[in-house]
Amino acid sequence: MKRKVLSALLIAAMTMATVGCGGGQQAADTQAPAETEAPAEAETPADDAAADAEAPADSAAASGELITVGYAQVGAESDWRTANTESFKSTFTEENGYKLIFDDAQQKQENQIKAIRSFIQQEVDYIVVAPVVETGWETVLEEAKEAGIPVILSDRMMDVSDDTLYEAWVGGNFVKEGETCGDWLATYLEEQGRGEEEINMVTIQGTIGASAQVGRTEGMANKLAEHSNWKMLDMQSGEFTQAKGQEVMESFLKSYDDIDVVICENDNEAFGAIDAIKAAGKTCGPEGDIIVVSFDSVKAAFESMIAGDLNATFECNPLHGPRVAEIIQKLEAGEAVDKIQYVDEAYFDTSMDLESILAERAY
Ligand code: GYE
Repeated sequence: MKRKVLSALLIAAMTMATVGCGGGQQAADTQAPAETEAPAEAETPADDAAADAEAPADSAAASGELITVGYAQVGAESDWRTANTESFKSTFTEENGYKLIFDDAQQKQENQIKAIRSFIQQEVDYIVVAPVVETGWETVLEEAKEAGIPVILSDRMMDVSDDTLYEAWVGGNFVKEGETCGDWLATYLEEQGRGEEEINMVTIQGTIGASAQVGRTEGMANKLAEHSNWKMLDMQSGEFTQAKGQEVMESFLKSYDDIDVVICENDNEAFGAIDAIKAAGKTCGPEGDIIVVSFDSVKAAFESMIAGDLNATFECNPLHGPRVAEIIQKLEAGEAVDKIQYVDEAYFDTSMDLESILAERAY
């Protein structure tokens, strides 16, 4: 009974999240079927019966207890991260049947490892990790496995030799995001009559070793290889923060006087880069000297595009709370879960009706 209410609530939350995330044509198209199918599934009595039959007798949901979830969060470095934290906090509530133990690791892997160990000590039912970097997790995941606590990865990936150390991963396709950025740039330059021109680029990378950094850099590199007239002058990490993004851009502007494009591996770095460009007496955006593009598509990025500063942003959806809850509900019911779950993502640029899209945006 409790689980039935819970899954209905979760599906409602997921539907809301899905409705809120689109805006762009691509997102709206790909997500439409899920919105109509999901609630119907939740109400099918046959499904519930099947779930009841499969649910392990001692599962927390079956016994009506709260499910305890420890979330080892990266930090609070960006608007994306704030939206992600909010998504978990609003999903894993007591009202929805959960007790959430939230830990902010301040962008440090050692803090995340400590948090996971403390979750194990507290005997939580599930551990969720958004790993700051990809490597170095084997030992602590083995400890969770020995304690019999399932681990779910959200957002960034872990590079582990044994994939039974985690149940599932849900997040964005970062390589694809990078490639979408490169394709957008090619079309945009073509439209400007600059398709054959020598184009000088710089990249403000994310936290080195984080999946979002690795994937976006790789996706963009794939596209660079297709354009012999594109030149990557420099790449440096801006740690996914506005302050560091500004600092890196200041140094790029001192070193190179002919930058055509700056690729920022998240929106907040772009806000810093834009400040640096303006402080250096240069201009950016569709009417300016320097093309600025970034990833995430948070609300402030729309404001920056509307102000004419940012050219385009490539979406990365942070609303993983309901997705992880769905995985937990399936595991509680003894059902199989897809190991790797990518989220659909769109992009936005200044050719679109940004005010209308912004009005519907959930983050
Ligand atoms: O792009 C950035 C955040 O891992 C996808 O982390 C996430 C990234 C996101 O700090 O803003």
